[in-house]
Amino acid sequence: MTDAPQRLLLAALRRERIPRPPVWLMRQAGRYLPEYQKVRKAAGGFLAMAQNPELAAEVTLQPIRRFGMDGAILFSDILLPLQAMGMPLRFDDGVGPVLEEPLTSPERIAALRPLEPSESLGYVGETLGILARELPESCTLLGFCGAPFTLASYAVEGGTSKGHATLRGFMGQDPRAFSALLDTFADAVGRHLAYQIESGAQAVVLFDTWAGTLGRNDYLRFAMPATERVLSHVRGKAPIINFVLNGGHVLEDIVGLGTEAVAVDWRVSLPDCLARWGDTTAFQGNLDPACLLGTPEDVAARTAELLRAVGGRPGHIFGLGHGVMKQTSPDAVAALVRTVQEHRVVSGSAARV
Ligand code: 1CP
Repeated sequence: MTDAPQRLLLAALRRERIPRPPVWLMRQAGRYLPEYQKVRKAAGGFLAMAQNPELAAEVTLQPIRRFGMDGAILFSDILLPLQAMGMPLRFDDGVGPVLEEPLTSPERIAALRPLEPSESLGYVGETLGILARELPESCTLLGFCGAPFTLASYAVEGGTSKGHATLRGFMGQDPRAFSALLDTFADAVGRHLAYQIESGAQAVVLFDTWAGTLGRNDYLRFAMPATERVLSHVRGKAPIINFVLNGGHVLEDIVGLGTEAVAVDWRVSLPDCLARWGDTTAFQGNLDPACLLGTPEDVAARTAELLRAVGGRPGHIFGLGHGVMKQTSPDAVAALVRTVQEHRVVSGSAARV
């Protein structure tokens, strides 16, 4: 079966030769867009917006309409499944996520409810249904989840944390209970991703924002087996993009997980990744989001530089090494997307049209 030929993102995930790399950006919907701010204000906050299928679909579509990315990522959050498992969640302005009853006792862990996505996250399925109907055919619909270690970091710390002292304390003092918690999250995430695929997601992203803070031994002992357990739920159902922020020291292990794509941040060389492992996996990345704080001319130059360095190798999804910052000007995002979309790969090498 072939996709509509213009579905570049799915083709890149299969490492096919295509005229140019597809492009989408983490946090492409969000606070840097005035139209997002407007919907958020009218909805009365982030959660109200994310849990209303019409509004969530609308903010997912905003960057596609404005910039024409090749991928649209569901507007939701990695923490919503925690709420669906029984953890009270709110987002405070200027603070971020707050989980009022962090998992700091065996009783709280035992009280977690198994996740039934079609019941407790039905609004996600509805949002994907709207998007599957409304997206242009050339645009790939992406679902996502937080990876188990990253979810555990928020669930145990009760929110964003710098040093993760509570999390690391738990991991060190009771490694078996910690692994059991990761397994619980892995099954929840696996089911949620499968539900998103059934609801219309054509590929899924796994965000492991905090696993890169672990040394390699702890990554192999804790985070990676949990990710592997997630993959066992999803493999063969849709292509998977695995993103571990700050994961350069465990890249070979991540590649070994066998996902269709690995997303890398700006600390590693994307051309080196492709040269080394490009025959087995696609790579997504990897401009520094801070590049987008420059002028549109700077952004175009940095984008063209990365395209030249990749040299037209198949299996490149153009993106950032982390999310768009809220201080970013929409003009900078426009310059990035335009530069990628005007680029043409010429018989295995690259040239600007
Ligand atoms: O308007 C606002 O105040 C909310 C800001 C915001 C947005 C736009 C949050 C709160 N979540 C989101 C949406 C979101 N989050 C998306 C969909 C939109 C898109 O990408 O275009 C996705 C994929 C996420 C994923 C997410 N949420 C991650 C993983 C990726 C990453 O950024 O590392 C993480 C860690 C979160 C947690 C989270 N959600 C929101 C905040 C402020 C945070 C905390 C971030 C931190 O701890 O530093």
